[in-house]
Amino acid sequence: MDVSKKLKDEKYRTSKKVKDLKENFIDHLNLTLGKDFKNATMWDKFFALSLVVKDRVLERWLKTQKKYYESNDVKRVYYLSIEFLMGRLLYNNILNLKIDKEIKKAMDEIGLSLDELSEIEPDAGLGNGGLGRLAACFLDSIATLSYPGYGYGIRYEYGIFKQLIKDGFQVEVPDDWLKNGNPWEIERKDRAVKVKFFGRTESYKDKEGNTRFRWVDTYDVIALPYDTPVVGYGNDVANTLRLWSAKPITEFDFDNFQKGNYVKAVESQAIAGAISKVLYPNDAFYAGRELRLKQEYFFVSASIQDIIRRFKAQFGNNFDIFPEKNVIQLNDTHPALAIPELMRILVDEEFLPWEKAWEITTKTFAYTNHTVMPEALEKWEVHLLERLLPRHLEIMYEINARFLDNVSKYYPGNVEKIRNVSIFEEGHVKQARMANLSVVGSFSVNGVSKLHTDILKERVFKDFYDIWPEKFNNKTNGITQRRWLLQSNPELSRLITDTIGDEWIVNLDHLKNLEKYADDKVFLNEFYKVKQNNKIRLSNYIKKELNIDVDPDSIFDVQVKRLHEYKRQLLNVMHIIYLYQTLKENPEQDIYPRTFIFGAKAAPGYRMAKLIIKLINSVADVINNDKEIADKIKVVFVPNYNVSLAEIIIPAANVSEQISTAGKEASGTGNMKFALNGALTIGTLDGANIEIKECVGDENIFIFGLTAEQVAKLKESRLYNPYEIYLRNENIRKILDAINNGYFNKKDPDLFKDIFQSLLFGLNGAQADEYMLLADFDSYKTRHKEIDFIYRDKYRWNKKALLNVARVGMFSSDRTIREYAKDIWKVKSI
Ligand code: B1H
Ligand code: IMP
Repeated sequence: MDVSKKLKDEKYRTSKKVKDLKENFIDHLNLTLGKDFKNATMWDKFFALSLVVKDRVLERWLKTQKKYYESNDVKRVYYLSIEFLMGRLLYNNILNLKIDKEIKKAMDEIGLSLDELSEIEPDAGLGNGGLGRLAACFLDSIATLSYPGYGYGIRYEYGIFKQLIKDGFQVEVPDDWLKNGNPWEIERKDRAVKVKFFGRTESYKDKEGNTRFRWVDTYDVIALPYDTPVVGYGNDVANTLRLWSAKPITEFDFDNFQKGNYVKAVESQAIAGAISKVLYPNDAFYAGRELRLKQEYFFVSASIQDIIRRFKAQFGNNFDIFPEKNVIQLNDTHPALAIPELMRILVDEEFLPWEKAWEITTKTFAYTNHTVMPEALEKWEVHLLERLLPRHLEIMYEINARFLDNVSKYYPGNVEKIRNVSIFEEGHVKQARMANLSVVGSFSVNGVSKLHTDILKERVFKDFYDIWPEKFNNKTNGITQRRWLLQSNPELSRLITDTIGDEWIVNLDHLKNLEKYADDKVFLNEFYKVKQNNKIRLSNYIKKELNIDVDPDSIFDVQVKRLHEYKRQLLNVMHIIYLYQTLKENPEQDIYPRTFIFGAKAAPGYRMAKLIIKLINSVADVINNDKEIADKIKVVFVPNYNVSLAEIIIPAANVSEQISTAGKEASGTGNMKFALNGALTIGTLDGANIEIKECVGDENIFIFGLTAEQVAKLKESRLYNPYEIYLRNENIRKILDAINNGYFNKKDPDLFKDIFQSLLFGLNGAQADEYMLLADFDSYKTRHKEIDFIYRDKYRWNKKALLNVARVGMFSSDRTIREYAKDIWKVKSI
């Protein structure tokens, strides 16, 4: 019997009975994939199981979307992001559908392991780090809280590169994640749209004699959407993540295919396809490439067209109510061209007066800033905009002229203010500042932690804050406990649920109820055992993949995040070298055994970051092979850190390293995942660390180093002198000398000289020790010594760890999303 006929039977399609799940699975294997069980590969079985789950998802998805269309008072929220770091979806969807027990049983009875099948799935790695993963957590919370939400982004053919380590160096391999197909996506040819580039603008007179503008002689590509359903936890909601893929127009529009220009036409196919080919692998760094600008405009234009199409289907041309029905959140400035794009459509294509269009636009957009690092702020050369998006540049000039006119009325003669808030930066090459465009075009501007928002108000956007204080607000980041506890830490989840019930899955504040057990030795023992088992799980992975033996009884001290100088992996390495040197001097020294674990990708063009990866591996080599001390410290660099590895590493951590230079890390979200899984943080007063400290209590976190204010003052004073510290501080001198003289790389002793130079004298015009590692080293070392001491007292340590779990409920992305919904979006649960 044809499976599609059976699928018409709702009972079969939605059934949670083990018997039906088994039948559905075999049917998909045989009839959808054309494989019999004996010949089927693990990939086939993974795919078939995903289709079983998808049947149950699509049921809800159709109902949810219908509901949105049929209710005239829904307001939709659109989350525009150039990155969505989703990770694997099979197990996540199974959990959110609450059919994990049944699926497990069905697979058991067929002789398959759900865990093994889940691990077949490639990560959807369409993001770099925190910003992309935040977008993924937000989608989970939006669906779980039943908000009518959509994610819009790019369906990159290649996600974040796979990292290999060869001879200690990072090597990048393309991430061909779609090569065997993707069971979750649904191609939507009916929703394809055209996106224009290049060309020129011309004016003309309409029938009433008004002057109008149009954008002509353009080079067009097709944006083809692929939908991935986003399943809410334990409710009936399935929202949509719509990712756009670029296709040449000729595939769609054969009539216009220029037969006489065959070569050019084929060539243009390659140009179109390039747009959605690959994710730019930079984290918090702006490179200014033309292809990147094309990517940004491509997905923004397609998304805005789609949003308008959906609005018109429901409300016709009544654009007055557009902001009542839609809100568009810009995830950083990467989608900022949405602002002139909406203006262009409203003015040039819907013929609204400029003032009306501007009112609609500025009531629709909200902007989230994610970084204050100057090298991450997007500025596009006006020349490039003029060529690629001539009409948008004109619109941006008009927006700027009207805005600056207003500013001069309130601040007459204040040229500095005007210069600072202008969308355009004059100079050698004229540039458009996308952050300024975003602030001017949005009704809300938010930072991602209290400290970060304060810095935005006081420094980065000070002049805007003077003009529009009411626009600025804070939304401290969060993480979804469904993935970062329920899915990744099943043993701790079970212990928690057995102790206080399962309400925490949708209301993380319930973890507070665990505080009662902070002095309960029986409970703390169970809690400790769970951590031990997670450490054994990670040790087995490290043994299998890297053939390194690590001791699960040692302290697991973990720093996993993108490699960036401001995140200061190098400070961590300096401390490891310090410990090693003290052990070499005195092998009898009583150090509690510790395993230092790193995971970090470096942007392929970031020289210093790649050198630090090599240093970590070189230090690991020397220490791990030194018989004299090997049992006391081990160093492990886990290659290819990604979402799926994070799910194994984070639950196994005792110590969480969150050691950025204060004022640099906008929020951090890894910090929250570790605390939720019972690791103690050693960290600076930066980003959300400050709020974590407020929640868990000073005695349950190890804070060190300069505050953001002290960093700023010291920088300003120009009194910071790392070379003087080097001369004065013997520990630091020995560490840096060992790095400099080739101790860790005897084959090529000069290899790490640039690290030494950069810390003491500055490299390529940068300041010496730009990120102030030497200033913070002593206090960092002192806190580590305390960790060594306290860990020896098992109950004392585990009490602190438990209190971390119990007190970090506010870092659920459910809380964050509720705040966005209430304060910014004004959307209601359906
Ligand atoms: C963050 C980025 C980022 N901030 C540019 N900025 C990119 C900027 O490809 N690019 O051009 C990519 C990423 N990412 C991170 O956002 C912050 O550093 C974290 O502190 C923060 O937790 C995270 C989410 O808000
Ligand atoms: P979109 O939101 O228009 O992209 O459509 C997504 C899904 O919503 C469609 O596949 C339909 O299931 C549903 N849908 C689209 N238009 C309508 C409508 O007019 N009424 C009810 N449901 C609709």
